[in-house]
Amino acid sequence: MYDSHTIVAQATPFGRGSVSIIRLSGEKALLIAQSLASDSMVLRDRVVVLSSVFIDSKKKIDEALFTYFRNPNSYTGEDIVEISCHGNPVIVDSIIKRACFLGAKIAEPGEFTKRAFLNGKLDLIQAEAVGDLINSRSEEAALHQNKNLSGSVSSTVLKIQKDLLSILSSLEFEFDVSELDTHLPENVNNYLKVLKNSCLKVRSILNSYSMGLAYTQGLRIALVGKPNVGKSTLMNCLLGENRSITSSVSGTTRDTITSEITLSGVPVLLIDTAGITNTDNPIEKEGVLRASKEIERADIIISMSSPKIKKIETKHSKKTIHVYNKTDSIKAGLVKKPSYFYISALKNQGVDLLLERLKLLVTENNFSTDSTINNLRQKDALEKSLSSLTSALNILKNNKPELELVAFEIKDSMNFLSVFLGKVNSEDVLNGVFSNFCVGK
Ligand SMILES: Nc1nc2c(ncn2[C@@H]2O[C@H](COP(=O)(O)OP(=O)(O)OP(=O)(O)O)[C@@H](O)[C@H]2O)c(=O)[nH]1
Ligand SMILES: [Mg+2]
Repeated sequence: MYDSHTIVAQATPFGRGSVSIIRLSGEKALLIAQSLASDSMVLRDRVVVLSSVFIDSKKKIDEALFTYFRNPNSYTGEDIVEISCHGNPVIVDSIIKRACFLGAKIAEPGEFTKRAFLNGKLDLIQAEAVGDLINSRSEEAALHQNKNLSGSVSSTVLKIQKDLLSILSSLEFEFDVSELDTHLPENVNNYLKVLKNSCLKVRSILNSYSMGLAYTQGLRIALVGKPNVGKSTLMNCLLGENRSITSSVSGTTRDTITSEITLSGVPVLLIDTAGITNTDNPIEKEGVLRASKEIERADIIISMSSPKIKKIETKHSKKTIHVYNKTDSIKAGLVKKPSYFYISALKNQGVDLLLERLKLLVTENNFSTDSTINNLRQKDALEKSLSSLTSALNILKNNKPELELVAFEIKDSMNFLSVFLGKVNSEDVLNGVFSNFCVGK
């Protein structure tokens, strides 16, 4: 599982810039860096050294800064040398090629972080948070990932494991003495308390999943309704820019039009759709089909109506906000339904209230805990752990609980918590996690 090759990759994004960083990690990192640089260069742990860089014994391609991180005090836990050269893909490629000639291997996506994990520098949750931190699209999302990176969720889970271990050892002790006596009732009460508490904690981390997902993947909000109801006008109003074409001609929007905004720190994709209607026009028909698909994909739907245009009737179970538009065109006598938002997208009236509601809705499943999760692997492991915990709890609630069975379920639950923390030996699981990373991380 552990590939001991020295690896190399560009750690900064591809392209031109003032600086690019090339990272070498492994046993030969120091040797290769030395061969790339001037003979006089002396690398010391965490000391930055300026040196020429050669891609052949005589060909000097750049002047670069070399920084050495001696193992185990480096990101990967191995010897690392970072070379900060000028940000030109030609220079970067030449140095990487030369490093490969000198014995390095191009790193796989996420291989640096995988090595950090395998060397015990990070647990799997923290490793996953590294990838998510890099991909964060809002300040809140970055703050949230940073909590995971600093081990917040891992320490909560470790605490649960510790509590479970304490009742497991107590149970095992009871098996040893069980010939003498049946279990002590006060112990059962204590077990029940710990199990209930652990269930609560696991459930609360599980509850953070949808919010964690919203932060990492974003939410989709679709504006839907019949033609001419004012979807595109509202889209432009929410964005504060003229993104969608609007007109009094019915069927103006044909394709779906998207734009990303951030609401309460959650990246949100606003989607303007074609008006839903019965039509023979093949282009409009395709637009209607796309609009229906957007309803299926959306997390939140803004369903619009106006004085002369009724809302559409579609069956779905999505969170829906009903918006009644064009209130400016009504003289008087509008009977308002309490659950509706009454706006004029054209005159920007009432849209601020709608925006407030949207902000609340996107953070509805707000974190109830510092420990949050955002990927399916983590969710799956916690769900299985919770299921065993619940079984243990149910067995223990019986009049004459079979303590061996309780212990079995607790062990199972603890195993899944270990899987959650990444204490797994499966290459498939690890590859699944790290293959989503960029090369160089
Ligand atoms: N008076 C008034 N007119 C509005 C309002 N919102 C939109 N309109 C007008 O209604 C017409 C249709 O607006 P659009 O935003 O293009 O409507 P749409 O729902 O996107 O229509 P399609 O793309 O054809 O499905 C335009 O002439 C808009 O100026 C409003 O709040 N008040
Ligand atoms: Mg439109």
